Amino acid sequence: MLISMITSNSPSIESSRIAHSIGTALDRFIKNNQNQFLYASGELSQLLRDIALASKVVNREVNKAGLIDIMGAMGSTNTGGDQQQKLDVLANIRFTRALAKGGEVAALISEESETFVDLNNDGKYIIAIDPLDGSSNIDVNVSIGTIFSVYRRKSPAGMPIQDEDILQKGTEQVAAGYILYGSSTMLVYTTGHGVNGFTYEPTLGEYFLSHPQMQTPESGKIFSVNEGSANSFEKPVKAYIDYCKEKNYTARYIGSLVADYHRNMLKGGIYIYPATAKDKNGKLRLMYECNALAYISEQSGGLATDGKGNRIMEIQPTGLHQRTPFFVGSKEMVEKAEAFNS
Ligand code: AFP
Repeated sequence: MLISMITSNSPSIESSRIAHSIGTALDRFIKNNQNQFLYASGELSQLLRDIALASKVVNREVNKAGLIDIMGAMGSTNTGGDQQQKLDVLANIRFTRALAKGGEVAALISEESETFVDLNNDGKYIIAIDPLDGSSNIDVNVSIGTIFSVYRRKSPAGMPIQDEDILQKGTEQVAAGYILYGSSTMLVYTTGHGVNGFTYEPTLGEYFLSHPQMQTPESGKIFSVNEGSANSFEKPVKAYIDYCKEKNYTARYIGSLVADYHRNMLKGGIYIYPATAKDKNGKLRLMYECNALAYISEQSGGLATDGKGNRIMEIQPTGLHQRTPFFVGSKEMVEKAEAFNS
């Protein structure tokens, strides 16, 4: 009797929410799209999987912050003179370990290390990574992120790493992405064929494709900038911010680059970190913060410049921890901000 009742109701179960497909898992997606990579060797796929795995471990730690002793400062500073948080250090260890294990990575550039980390001369890839960006937000339970760029080494594998391998322009990236540890955890990446976003399903321990072929709206109404330093912004930046206010745009600034960028990419907006009196070249790092987001931005229809007419990805790095002013987001908004320079 019970069985016949269920059977008679079953068409609605098939089409109900509980029976909805959960989507494509990241692993399967990477495998299905392997032929899009310039070097279809499977190594880049493995490398992306390694990053995803390390991010799951970091995600677990981030979610436990507050319960165990991983919040707060280490008592040391990183390359930029910022206080190192315990989770910064932990994330750096997790990503370095995961990337070292696979053998695909020759060297790692990290916010947490003064010089590059030499991993394996036989490796073909160079990774630039900010293992945990926005870490001053950890203690107050605000979204944080990981940002990464992947480059192919220039010198032949087997040789010691050269400057030309390390100091590559953003245009040379073969993949880039970020992980946002937010109200849900997302991994967003590009290999130069559009941008795809995956949401982490913690009970299954997997990322699933939730945001296929992401597009930045052409324009938007959100501007994100730390106006606390506005007195020392250059005139064109001040003028653009006044313009945003005249237009009644919405001000949104978390102080966590990945979160601010991600929101603007989805809703339409501009993120600005300009030169200030304190930081003459802005605060953000070209190699492991700006280039990855610039690549993702361009791949999703947006734009990224230094606010002075230079495309971020074309800036030749001269140092691992080089800073640059950063204007990124909806194309029309970045173009408008640039126009205030002329
Ligand atoms: P922390 O990692 O020290 O929190 O810095 C975060 C960050 O690099 C970036 O994520 C923010 O957008 C930016 O700095 C915020 O800087 P301000 O506090 O100067 O606005």
